[in-house]
Amino acid sequence: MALAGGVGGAKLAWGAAALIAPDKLAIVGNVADDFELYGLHISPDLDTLLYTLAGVANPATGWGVDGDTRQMLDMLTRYGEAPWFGLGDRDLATHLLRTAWLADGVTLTEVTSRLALALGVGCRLLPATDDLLRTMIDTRAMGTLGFQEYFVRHRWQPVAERVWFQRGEVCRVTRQVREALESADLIVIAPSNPVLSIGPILAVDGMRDLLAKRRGPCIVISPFVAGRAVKGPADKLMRELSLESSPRGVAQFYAGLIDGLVIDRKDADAPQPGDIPVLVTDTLMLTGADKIRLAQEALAFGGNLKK
Ligand code: FO1
Repeated sequence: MALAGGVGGAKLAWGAAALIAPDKLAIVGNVADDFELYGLHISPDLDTLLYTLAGVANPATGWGVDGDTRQMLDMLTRYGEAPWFGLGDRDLATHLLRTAWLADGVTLTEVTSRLALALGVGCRLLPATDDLLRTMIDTRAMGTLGFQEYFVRHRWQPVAERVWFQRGEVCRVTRQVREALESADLIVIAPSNPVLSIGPILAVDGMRDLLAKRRGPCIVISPFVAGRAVKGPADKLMRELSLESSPRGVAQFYAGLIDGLVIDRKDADAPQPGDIPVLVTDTLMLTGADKIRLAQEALAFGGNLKK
C-alpha cells in the first residue's frame, strides 16, 4: 500500500497500479488540502490521485482534468469575481457530486470510492480520514493562511513559520485505512512533500500507531533531487521550518516509521541517515516508463527489507 499526496505521489501511485493487482493495492490520500469554495467541497489531493489513476489528469499540470475548459471561471469573472483557484468545467462535476453526496451524509471514503469506480480505478483510493482535517500555515508576512490560500493564491511565496492542523473534535483513521495498514505486506511513502502531504496523513489519530505496528517494512521515496523539490515548495518549506531537504533530513522526518529510504543519484553525496538501508536510483518521473520503473525498484527494495 502507499501513502501519497500531490502530483509526485500520484505519479508513483500510477506506477504501482501498473504493477500490482487492483485488489492488492490501497492508496491512502491526504485530505488536509481540502477546502470549501462557493459552497463546494474540493479535495485536490484525492482528485489528483483519482484523475491520474484513471488516466484523465492534465499532463501539463498533473492536477485537473485533461482537455478541461474554463467557461465557468470566465462567467465568474463576468460577474465581477476574481477567481484564483482554477476549477475546470469537467472538474466541477466531481465537486458538485462530492458536495451533494456529503450533504446527504455519505462519507468521504464512500464518495471517493463511487468516483473511483465510475472512472474505472480498480485499486482502493482511501482518504486518510473522514473527519475534519485542514492544513494551516502561519506566515511571517500574512498571518495564518489556509492551505490553498498559501499554496495557490499566494503561490507558496510567504515565508512559513509553522504548519499546523485544524482538526474536528475527532480526527481518526477510517476502518478502511486501518484494515489496509494492518494487512499491508509493504508500505511505500510516495515522493510527496513530507510536511504538507504526508505530515497531515500522519497527524490523523491512530495513523502513527498503525504504522509503528506494521507487519511488513515501510519505505519512503525522497521527493528531493539534488536537495530540491521536483515541483512545489517542499525544500523551501523544510528550510523555513529548520528541517533538512537531504536524505538524512527525510529519514529524520519519518524517524521510527521507516525501514528504508529511496533517494535520487543526485543526492548520493548529501548527508545520509546512517541507520537504515538506502537505495540510490533515478527518482525523476517524467514518463510512464519512469513511474513504473521507480515503483518496481521501490517494491523490490522494500520487499527485501526486514521490518
Ligand atoms: N494548483 C494550482 O497551482 N493552481 C490552481 O489553480 C489549482 C487548481 C486546482 C483545481 C482542482 C484540483 O484538484 C487541484 C488544483 N490545483 C491547483 C492543485 C492543488 O491545489 C495542489 O496541487 C495540491 O493541493 C497540493 O498537492
